[in-house]
Amino acid sequence: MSTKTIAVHLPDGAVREIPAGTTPLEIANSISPRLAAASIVARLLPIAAMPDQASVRDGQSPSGQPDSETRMYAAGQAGAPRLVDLTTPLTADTRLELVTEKDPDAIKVVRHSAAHVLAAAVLELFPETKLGHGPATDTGFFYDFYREKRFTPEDLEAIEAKMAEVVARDEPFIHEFAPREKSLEDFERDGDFMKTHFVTRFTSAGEQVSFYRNGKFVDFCRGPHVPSTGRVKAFRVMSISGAYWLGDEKNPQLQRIYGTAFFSKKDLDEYLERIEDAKRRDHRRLGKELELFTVSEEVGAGLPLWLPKGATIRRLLEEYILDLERKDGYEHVYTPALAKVDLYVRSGHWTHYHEDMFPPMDLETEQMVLRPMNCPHHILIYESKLRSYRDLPVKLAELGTMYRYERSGVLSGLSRVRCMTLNDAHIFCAPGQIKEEFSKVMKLVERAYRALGITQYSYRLSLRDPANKEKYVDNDAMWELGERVLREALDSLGLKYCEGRGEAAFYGPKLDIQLGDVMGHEETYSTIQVDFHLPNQFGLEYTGADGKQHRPVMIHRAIVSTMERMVSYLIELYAGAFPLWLAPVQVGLVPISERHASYAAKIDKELKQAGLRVEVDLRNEKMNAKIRDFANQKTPYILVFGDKEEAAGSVSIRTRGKGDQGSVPLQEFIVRALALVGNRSTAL
Ligand code: TSB
Ligand code: ZN
Repeated sequence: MSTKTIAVHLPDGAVREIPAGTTPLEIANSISPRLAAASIVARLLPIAAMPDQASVRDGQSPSGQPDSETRMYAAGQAGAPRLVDLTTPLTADTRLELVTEKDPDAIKVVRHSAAHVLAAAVLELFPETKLGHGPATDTGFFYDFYREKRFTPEDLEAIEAKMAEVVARDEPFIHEFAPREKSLEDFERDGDFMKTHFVTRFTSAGEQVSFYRNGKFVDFCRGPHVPSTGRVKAFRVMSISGAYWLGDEKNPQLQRIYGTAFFSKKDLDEYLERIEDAKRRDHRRLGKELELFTVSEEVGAGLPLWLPKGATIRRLLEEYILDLERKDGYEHVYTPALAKVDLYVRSGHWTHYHEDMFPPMDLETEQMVLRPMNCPHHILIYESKLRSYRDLPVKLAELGTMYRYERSGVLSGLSRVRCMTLNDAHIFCAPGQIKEEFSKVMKLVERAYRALGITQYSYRLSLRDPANKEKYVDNDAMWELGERVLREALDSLGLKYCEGRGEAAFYGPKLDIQLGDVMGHEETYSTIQVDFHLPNQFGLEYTGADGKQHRPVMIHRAIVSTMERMVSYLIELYAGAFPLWLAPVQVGLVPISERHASYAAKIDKELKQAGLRVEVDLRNEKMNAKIRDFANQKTPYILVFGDKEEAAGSVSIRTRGKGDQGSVPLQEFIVRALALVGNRSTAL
């Protein structure tokens, strides 16, 4: 080692001149032993990226001396920060950050180290296993294994227990190197076909191959890692699934073991609880249990069938939104879900959105496609007569059914489908009306969310990705104008928003409203989009006050998203226990014995006439079984009645979540229930 001195820049601005070869751990210790103990890895950043470091940018060391190694190092970094082990010797001037639990990158390092601990445990228990790879994921980690015998649930338990031993041994992670050719020989000799593949693919001839060792376990790996296995404090083996080696079904099948790791048991427990909650709410599970929708192989993936109860919820949602729109000046139209390809060539969908469309149908004289969006049809309605400035804004709305060729891997229940009905509208307005129309749409969104009980949402300004030009209409001035208009509208409403590069529509930027699920996964629901492109493509016009022809602007908007996606959200939000106004069956009737069938029929009729949705259970079952079944269906009210109730014209009420509420006259129950429906109460 040379005795050269290097300059290490710390986040507080201090610069340490230290001998080359010093490690981040030594630096951490010299600052404070507590910092050293809390550090997980270190981040090296190029000095060139630091503000006020013009001299360094010019290839000068901070001491003012030209330093060729600094220049090389800065160039080699190419502006990218790099995580290294705390024990990696520093060899050149650098900016250094010690990464502790607070750093968002830290958990990934812990999880990747946990994957090594998993593989070490598997090899200790099942030495015949061959290793694939074991990366961290957003929620944990996995490791791919090849072993002829399947791992059983008991094996997974034993593996988890063995992992705890590896952690308790607190083995240091040691970075080692070996010549590539020798490493390949060793792997080939041992039949490690996956490691042979990875080394061949990710290293080049003559290179030293990087390995990490903990105890007896050694893995081909670039790192970095936590200092020792003891730093993997809270982990869990979660599940196992099959995966073909390199995704090819002709290859051997691997067993992928998933796990997760956190900094503390508390964090882990919270995560596990969230998963339980997510399972409990999962709309795909509840959709089946509550008979809301189904997907049939014979129809096809992503093409859900709405069962009567799910259809009821959807229809209630549709009626609610249609009414809201009518009161806000929208005119509803009906248009077909099919059109000639030429229409989408003209609109630009064919150029920019083609991959998301089902392929065209060749007919004798023309080609037709299923529409992926409703806009062109609405544009043709706008065009169907002359429009004057006095008519603007023209607000055309439709529960428009459209088809998108979503890839099969991303399809999920009702939340991502291939046939969907959007609560769509296109507002044709004068440029000066954009702001007002925008804020009116925002008000509608807020009203609808309040009515539906949605309280957690965030705004995303979705912009194009300038690096991906073919996905977007090429017209910089138009994009800049659209973005400015949206930002101004957002700012004037005082809304906080994040930005999503590459999330725009092909024809313009949008404001998306994002809802998160229990696991924190976000999707776009409502959307408002400013579009200068389609009016141009179709040469749309209106006659201005000046008697001249002008071009309107289009606002595309969806208040509650597609019926599919919004119903999936509502199922999860309420865990299937819908507010009274949305519940597919609002009242379950339980006659105590067959004797009470005629009273049941009378109640059924009265409730239905009052507009309530009722189901009678006339099976020859015990009363308690009937009550349980209604309760499992999360029915808001269960009315039980026998001789006593019949004589008094009353019913005994069991309210969801509250239990037995005693007897009340039937009329009183009806008045109460209707009041709750009327104001869309979420309480019972
Ligand atoms: C608002 N032309 C506009 C419309 O006028 C449009 O179609 N915009 S969109 O492409 O962003 O789609 C509108 C909404 O449909 C999205 O915000 C999203 O909530 C919903 N959506 C999109 N794709 C799917 C899908 N595959 N399954 C369910 N809902 C979807
Ligand atoms: Zn549209």
